[in-house]
Amino acid sequence: MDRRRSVIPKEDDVVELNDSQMASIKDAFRNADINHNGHIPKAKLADLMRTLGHDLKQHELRDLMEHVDTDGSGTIEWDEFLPLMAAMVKEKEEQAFYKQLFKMLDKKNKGYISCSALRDILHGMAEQVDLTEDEIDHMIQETDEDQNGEVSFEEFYKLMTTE
Ligand SMILES: [Ca+2]
Ligand SMILES: [Ca+2]
Repeated sequence: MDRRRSVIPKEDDVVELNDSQMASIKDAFRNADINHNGHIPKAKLADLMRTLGHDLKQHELRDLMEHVDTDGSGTIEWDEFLPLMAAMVKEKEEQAFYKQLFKMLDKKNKGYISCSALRDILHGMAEQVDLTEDEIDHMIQETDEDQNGEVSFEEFYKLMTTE
């Protein structure tokens, strides 16, 4: 299983934007389109992402550069920009949601959940989602990537969002 999350946008991400999200994406595009010719140079993308609070890792940025310019024009047009931003906005929302959830599970505010607590949680879910004991074991093993017996937020987030 590829555990690395893709930054490549999916079509249906766009539909879920609300008005203010849409407006801020439009603003971002207008601001980045410095020559007012309807597109953004690829080189501006990293800056733009940072401005919007998405500090992408080098490999993510490379990934993004390769895929965002779908028509191969060397620049980023609105049609290419919108789905990308929509995906980013959605990811931020998702992250905020899971952060809340993580906080609730991390009752003593230690910054991690123990694997045994995670086991309890999965056990609680097991009937609804049809998990066997083996599957639970496997999930915990996969989740605790660094095998330290604790589940960090990053590990938890991956568990929740990896399909
Ligand atoms: Ca293009
Ligand atoms: Ca861990």
